[in-house]
Amino acid sequence: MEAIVETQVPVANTGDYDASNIQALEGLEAVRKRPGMYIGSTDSKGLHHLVWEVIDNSIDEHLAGYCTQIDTIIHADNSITVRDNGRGIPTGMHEKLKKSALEVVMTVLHAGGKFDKNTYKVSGGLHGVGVSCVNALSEYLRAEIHREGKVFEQEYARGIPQTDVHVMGTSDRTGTTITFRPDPVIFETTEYKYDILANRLREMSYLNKGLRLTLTDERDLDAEDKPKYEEFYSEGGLVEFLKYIDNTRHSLTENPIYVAASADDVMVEVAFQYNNSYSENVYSFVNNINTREGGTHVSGFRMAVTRLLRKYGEDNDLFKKLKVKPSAEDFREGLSAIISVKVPEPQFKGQTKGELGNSEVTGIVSRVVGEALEHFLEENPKEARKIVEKVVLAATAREAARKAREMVQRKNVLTGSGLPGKLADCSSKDPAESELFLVEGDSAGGTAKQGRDRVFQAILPLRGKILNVEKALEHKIYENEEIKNIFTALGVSITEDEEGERRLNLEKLRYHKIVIMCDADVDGSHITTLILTFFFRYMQDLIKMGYVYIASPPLYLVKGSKNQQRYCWNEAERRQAVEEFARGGNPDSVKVQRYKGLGEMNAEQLWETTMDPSRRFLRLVSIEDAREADRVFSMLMGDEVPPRRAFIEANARYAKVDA
Ligand code: 0RA
Repeated sequence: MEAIVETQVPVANTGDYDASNIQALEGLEAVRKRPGMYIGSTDSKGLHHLVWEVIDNSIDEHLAGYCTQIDTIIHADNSITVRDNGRGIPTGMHEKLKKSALEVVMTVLHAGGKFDKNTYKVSGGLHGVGVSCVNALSEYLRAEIHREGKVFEQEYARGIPQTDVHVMGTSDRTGTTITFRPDPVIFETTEYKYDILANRLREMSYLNKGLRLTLTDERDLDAEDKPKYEEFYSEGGLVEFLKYIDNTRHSLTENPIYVAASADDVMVEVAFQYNNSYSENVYSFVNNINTREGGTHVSGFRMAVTRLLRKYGEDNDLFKKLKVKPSAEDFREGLSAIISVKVPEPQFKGQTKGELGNSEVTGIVSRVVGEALEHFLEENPKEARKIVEKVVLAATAREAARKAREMVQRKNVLTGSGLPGKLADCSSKDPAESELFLVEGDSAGGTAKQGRDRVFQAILPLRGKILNVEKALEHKIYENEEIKNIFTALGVSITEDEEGERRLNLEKLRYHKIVIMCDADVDGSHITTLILTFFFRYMQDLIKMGYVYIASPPLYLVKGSKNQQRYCWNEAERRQAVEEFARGGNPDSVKVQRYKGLGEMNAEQLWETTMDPSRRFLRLVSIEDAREADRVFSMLMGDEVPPRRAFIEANARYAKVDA
């Protein structure tokens, strides 16, 4: 890596140091002053955002039909190279600004898009701040362009050009290579995570079939000094993607149903199938960007599926055994889908801008999917019947669940307070200040009861492994003692609307903090996953409102010879404490106690370390955490053995370290 040249304001030597330079500088200065406004944050997420920004530009080049390969390299110093074989950023003179177009793209905010009329731009979409932001936030950046038989180059420091755009040699290819080193003054961390990059590149390869994406990690060398390397390439695109995410489930059809079509400048590509699980699994994308909150494209898809299957079932008299009409929800059980649309001017809404708003897209997707499904049902009567039977089963189960729920919920009303006998409630009746600890095991539950502040902390011990929510039919859930206790302790109930959609009734919610407290070992983390999966599936609103937390008990207690003691939550803290205590006294008398379970702490210790609001560490559960728990859980508990075994083997060494 080249040495960094000290930041300099370009000198006005040829008289063209004019308004455009000043504008560029002011723009980049604004990015450096308020990086969060441009890339969301300056933590690890923001750091990775820089890579997405650069790759998105290369993806645009692919969408325009000019780029077939994108290579990403993580260098030893955590600088990044992204190289594509597109047309290369233009290097000629920009007429208005009187400087190289390359320099304009790299130094003027939002300039990138002004050059070309590529309609399905990713950059400028949700991420969309332009590669000039990456430049502003990098202590060093180098752009290398292969174009018109030549190699051009320009270097920058914190967004400011350090050289002119100049020719370095000749070339027989075209493309853009950007190398940048994020500025440690700006970012809280500058360490790139291989898995985050790999997962996104894999996703990109499925969404853009035929595009080859590679990832090289020069920080991770094997015995022959060869860096870690992976290639992501999909010929099957969405169909392969769907098989990948559904690989632990049994599909009801031999192959996913697949359709690709476009109308009114909107390109629609969908792969979907029904499997033998009970949950819906829909991934949606707009211009390659994950729309986690769904939107009009997802609505259009669901409308088509419900409409066509309902009609097929009615026409063939397949609903005759049902006492109730199948609801929209019943058509969603066991439905997995990947929906990818390309929209010229996407409008994003919602809390995290992860929801497509363009209303015209609903009808287009609905029509495209409807035609494909109609055709499929006509051609495949056996599989069509299987799918509709699955819907009938879902409707039957929903009816049974409703009855079970009403029984349980009615009983609670009849028995007065209705609170579970195992609940040690708090004395406060104000939900905003009340906390409920869900504690693994009766013995730890007992310790927590002794250690808590009974004014605002309530304890509900959960015995053993609560019901396996994956395999159980919904009505079984409400008959399970532990789960009934969670519902009644929280004071929430589930009601159903005419569509069959379940709603969580939170009017009588009794706590605004729900803390999952399990042992810090492998079993404990499995139980946490299980409880999170339950919340994800049945009480998702509580997670979305930010009411669900995970307690973090310490992993070690280090004791020195002079009565010193310190709790430690990780290896680094432990090492630090051992070192400090050894320095101040007899090194041999430093003792490290490893806490495996909550039961190894007494009530006072549990309070000090894990429950006292002024000293504890609570982890807020995000909806992504919960979704991931659900995914891991389905894989571990699903009935397909091989992927589960592969997962456990692959993660065995992490499980040990994490414990
Ligand atoms: C502006 C115009 C053209 C291409 C690009 C930008 C471009 C930008 C990036 C960023 C990373 N890779 C890129 N590849 C291309 C069109 C150029 C033409 O018309 O020849």
